[in-house]
Amino acid sequence: MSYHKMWADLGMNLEAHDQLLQVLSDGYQKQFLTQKNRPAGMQYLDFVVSEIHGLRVKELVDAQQAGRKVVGSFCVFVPEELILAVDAISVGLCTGAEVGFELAEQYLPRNTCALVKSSFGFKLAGLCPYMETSDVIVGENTCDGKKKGYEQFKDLVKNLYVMDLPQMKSVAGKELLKAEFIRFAAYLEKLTGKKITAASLKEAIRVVNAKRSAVARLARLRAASPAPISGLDSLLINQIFFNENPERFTENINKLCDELEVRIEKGDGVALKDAPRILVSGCPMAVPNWKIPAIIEQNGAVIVGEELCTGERGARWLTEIKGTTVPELIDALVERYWQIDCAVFTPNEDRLASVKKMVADYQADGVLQYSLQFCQPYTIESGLFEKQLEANGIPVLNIETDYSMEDMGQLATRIEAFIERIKQ
Ligand code: BJ8
Repeated sequence: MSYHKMWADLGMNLEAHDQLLQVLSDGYQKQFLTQKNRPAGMQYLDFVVSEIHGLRVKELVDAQQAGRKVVGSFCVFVPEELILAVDAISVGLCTGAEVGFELAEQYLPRNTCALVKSSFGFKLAGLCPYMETSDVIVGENTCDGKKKGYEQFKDLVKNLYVMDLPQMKSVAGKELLKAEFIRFAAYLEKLTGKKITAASLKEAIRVVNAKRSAVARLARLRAASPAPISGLDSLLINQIFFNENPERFTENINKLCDELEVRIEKGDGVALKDAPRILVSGCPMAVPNWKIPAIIEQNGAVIVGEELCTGERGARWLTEIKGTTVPELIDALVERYWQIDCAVFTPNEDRLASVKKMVADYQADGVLQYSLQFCQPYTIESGLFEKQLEANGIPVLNIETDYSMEDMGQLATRIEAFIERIKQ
């Protein structure tokens, strides 16, 4: 099916978009479809990826025509539950490829992290159908790159809403988060003309909890040896988490987990039983940023967990459904989101504890800390964490990179050496 008319109606750059899809499809074939012994349940993800700018976007457009709104966002602090509670649709926005960087650099300094540059690049080059579909794009005051970037991004998009966020886990910080959730809820009600009720918010919490429980179940199954699923496929699942219809996603990931349970019982896996097990930790990896996991797994190791926002940091906690009123349920949401241990917080000791716990839970042999160049929060924490993890006998490799493919050879050499170190 051709979606060119839909993309043209969205104002996208058709020629450049066709080229992007071709590159994506080639990369996917090479990195994903060549993996050995993939679970059959990954066919669902293959289909979702093949239609990521097609069928899913059409669903959004159809929903808009039926009167629903689409809300795009960049950060796991944006509460999907409030979006669903006004019958709107939540989508993660494209930030994982080196596209439109020259255009982005007309607005941003060269030494801006690739994730921020990519958000500008996708918009300026007209390549992200999710951005073009969004009735509102929600930014958040997290790192300086994003915060200052939004001051210009607002002039590039039709409707930008910026959510303020605390930087310290203090009493005042929590009050700010709560006030911002209340302000966002009121904004969404105005945008959609629909009232958030205790029933609609409860149902939204149930839907999002179910989605998070499905990826948590998947995470637990990866503790098995041999690993029943690759890190590359697991990362993809955690990325698709942000764009797919939540109920369909939950159903299919639970089916996949059923299959993995059978595999584990049979001792079947995607890697050798003695393959080095690696935990990846750091900056989010948005679609189609698969560079580091691909190198790790092509070199005989297996990734057993992602301490990333496109991974456990994004999905770890559930919201306890307590209370019978909207304010009580918003309090419950605040409790859940308050636990996110993003590196923009200071101090951020909980995150190191999370990394150590994941190493133990998934029996990881080493941690690869992944930072995007010019990302100060994660790069600085990686130096801090390295000392403490190594002191605990956990081997660490710190990688700083961007979205280009130029350093692939150098990265492969360093990762290979790290895998050798782990094996000894
Ligand atoms: S909760 S990690 S999604 S802010 S890589 S843009 S931090 S300079 S993305 Fe994030 Fe929310 Fe935190 Fe998660 Fe800045 Fe670093 Fe770039 Fe980053």
